[in-house]
Amino acid sequence: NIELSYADRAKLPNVHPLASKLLRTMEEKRSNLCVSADVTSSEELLRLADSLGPSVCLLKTHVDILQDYTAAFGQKLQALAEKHNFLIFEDRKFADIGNTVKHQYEGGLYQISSWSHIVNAHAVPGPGVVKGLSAVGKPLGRGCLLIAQMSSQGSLATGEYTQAVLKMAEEQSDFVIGFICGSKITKRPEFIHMTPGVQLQAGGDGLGQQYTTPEEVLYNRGSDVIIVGRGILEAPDRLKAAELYRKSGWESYTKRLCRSG
Ligand code: UP6
Repeated sequence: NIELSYADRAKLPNVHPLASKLLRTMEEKRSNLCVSADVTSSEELLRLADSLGPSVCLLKTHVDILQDYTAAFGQKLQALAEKHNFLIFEDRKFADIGNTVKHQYEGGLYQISSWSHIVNAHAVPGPGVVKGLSAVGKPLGRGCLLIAQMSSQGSLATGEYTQAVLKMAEEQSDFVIGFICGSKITKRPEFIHMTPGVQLQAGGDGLGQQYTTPEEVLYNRGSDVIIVGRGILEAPDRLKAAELYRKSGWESYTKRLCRSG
C-alpha cells in the first residue's frame, strides 16, 4: 500500500483543480499547516496573513467574528493570498437547504464566494446543501469540504454519519474536495483530509475542544492538513510558533511517506 506524495496526488487525473493547486502549494512550501486566524479585528487578521503567509498552505477565517468587516476585506485578503501563495478557507459551516445556503454563500454582507477559495458544510441537510453551494461556487472554480467528524467532545458526527458524508462527497466530487475530520476516512487520494483540534500538547480548552498533536494527526491518523488556531495565536511569538507547527507537520508527513516505502 504505497502512499502517494502530495505532489503525486496533485497530478491524479480525477483530482479537482483546486485540490490539485492546494496539493502543489503544500509540496512547494513544504507546509501542511492551515492557520485558523480566529481574531476579531480585520486589520489584525490581514497583518497575520501577511506575516504567517509564507508558512501556511491555507488560511482559515471566521469572517462573522470580525468587528470591523468592510467590503474591502475580501480583496485585501486575496491580494495577500496571491503574494504569499496560500489559499483561503472561510469556515462558514453551511447547514441549511440548498436555496438558503446559495444566498448565504454568494450574498449577504460577506459575499463569501467572491473571496474564499474553499468553504465547508455540514451534511445534515442532505445532498441539497452541496448542490446549492455548488451552483454558486463551481462556476468560480471554488471547492467545498464536508464536515465528516468534529474535534469537539461528544460530537454526533461519528460512525454511520461519517460514512454517509463520505458517500455524499463521492457523489459530488466535482465540488467537494475533501473533509474536516479527525483521521483519514477514505483511501481515495483525490480527497484532502483536514484536521482541527491540533496543538503541540494534547489537552482541551474547557469548552469541549479536544487537542491532539501534529504527529498523531498526520502520522498515526493519516490526515493531510493540520488546522491550528490558539496553538499559534496565543503563543508569545506567533511566527515562531507557526514555523514550529509547519516543521512538525512536514516531518510527520515525510515520516509517513518513508514508512509506506
Ligand atoms: N473547528 C474545530 N473543530 C471542528 C471544526 N472546526 O475546532 O471540528 C474550528 C474552530 C476553530 C478552529 O471553529 O476556528 O477550528 C480551531 O481553533 P483552535 O485551534 O484555537 O482550537
